[in-house]
Amino acid sequence: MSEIVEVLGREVLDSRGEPTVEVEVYLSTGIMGRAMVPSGKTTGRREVRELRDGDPARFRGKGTQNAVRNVNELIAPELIGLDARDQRLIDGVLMGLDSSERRETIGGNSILGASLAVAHAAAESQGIGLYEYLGGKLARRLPVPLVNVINGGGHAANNLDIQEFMLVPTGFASFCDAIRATCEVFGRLREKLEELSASTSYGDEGGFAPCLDCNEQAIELLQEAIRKAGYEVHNHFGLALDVAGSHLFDKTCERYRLRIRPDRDAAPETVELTTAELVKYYEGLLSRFPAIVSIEDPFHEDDWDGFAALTAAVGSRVQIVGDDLFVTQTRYLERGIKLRSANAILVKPNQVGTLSETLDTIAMAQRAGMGTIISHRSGDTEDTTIADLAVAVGAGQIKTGSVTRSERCAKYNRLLRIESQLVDPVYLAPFARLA
Ligand code: 2PG
Ligand code: MG
Repeated sequence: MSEIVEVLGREVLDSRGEPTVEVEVYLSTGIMGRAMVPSGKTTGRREVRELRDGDPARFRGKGTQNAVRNVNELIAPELIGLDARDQRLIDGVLMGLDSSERRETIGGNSILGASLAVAHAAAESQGIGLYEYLGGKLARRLPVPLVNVINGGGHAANNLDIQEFMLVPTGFASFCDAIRATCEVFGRLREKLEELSASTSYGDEGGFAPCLDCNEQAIELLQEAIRKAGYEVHNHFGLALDVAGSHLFDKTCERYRLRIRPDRDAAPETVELTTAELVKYYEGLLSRFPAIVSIEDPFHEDDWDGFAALTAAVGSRVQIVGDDLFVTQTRYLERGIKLRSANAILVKPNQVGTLSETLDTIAMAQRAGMGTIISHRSGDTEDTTIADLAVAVGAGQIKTGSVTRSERCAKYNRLLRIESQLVDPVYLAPFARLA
């Protein structure tokens, strides 16, 4: 019934107009599962590698024809004849095809496309949603979205050095109410930016990408927009940041460079901070803006001590998230758990390569009592696998960009559909335990 009879890769487009890998897995019954692979821009050094052709004559070297060929010629013959429900076995076969450290031979993109397409086909063959196939009948928790409404850093052509300024709709009874209120705040934020004659064009993840005085001004604008929409800062909306610290770190002087307003009434200035000074800066920022509930990658990807110092200082009340630090891989997460480097992990399936490995990382984090945030990439597609994954594992949080642009809305719309299908959905903000 669920025997794989065909595996078909092709090159399609992502949200940045760059090519990516799509895989279709066909079963003997004619049922098909499909997955498309997203692509990061501010990627971690330890992530598995996307295989790109490097041929400057196509897509400026970013073509994925070699990865597609690997799907059709190397992966397909290995998977044909296997049962699509044997996800672990299949992922084991995929892992076995490439023993290189970062999957650079066969490509993390070809492996992930195949792994996820298999899961979609298996769910489809049982006539159930992917969230139920992976999470069982008891999966019912909708994630709180971390909605990136102001884009900066490597995701926008503006002057903000923090990469993501996010709304976290914690004070709502359902996902559907939470996302509606977020859209209302987003509309008010547009009005605020218009009042300032700041740009209302979008960055890579669909948030606004204005030039502002400093990072603090972006945070203030979020708070004003929340109030203008008729909601309370903190009670209805928390705030979250992804600093993407690797991109603020200047290796030559070993300092973090960022544009800040050191005090409430001070003029903005560009500063160069050591790790210890940056810890102090965050502590100050959190006392000035107590609505901040989560800070992702506050330091660069090798600054394990910086992460641990900040987690020790504020981790009992604020979520400190490792993204480039852990790259969704158990070996780095294990180290982070030992060093107490963070109390939450960002989970991106394409940082590790297969669905089984992603699930292992989530399980390890959950066992350690860490927060889990299932995440998109800045280059993404209409694929909605991460929405189902977030519900399946009861992740509690999802990060999938702004409420504009169809590749981002596709995930929110999928969650709206799941919520309406569930008999007893639960929407629970995970931040209460941090209070
Ligand atoms: C991040 C991601 C997604 P990218 O840093 O968390 O927002 O960005 O996909 O470019 O790595
Ligand atoms: Mg990040």
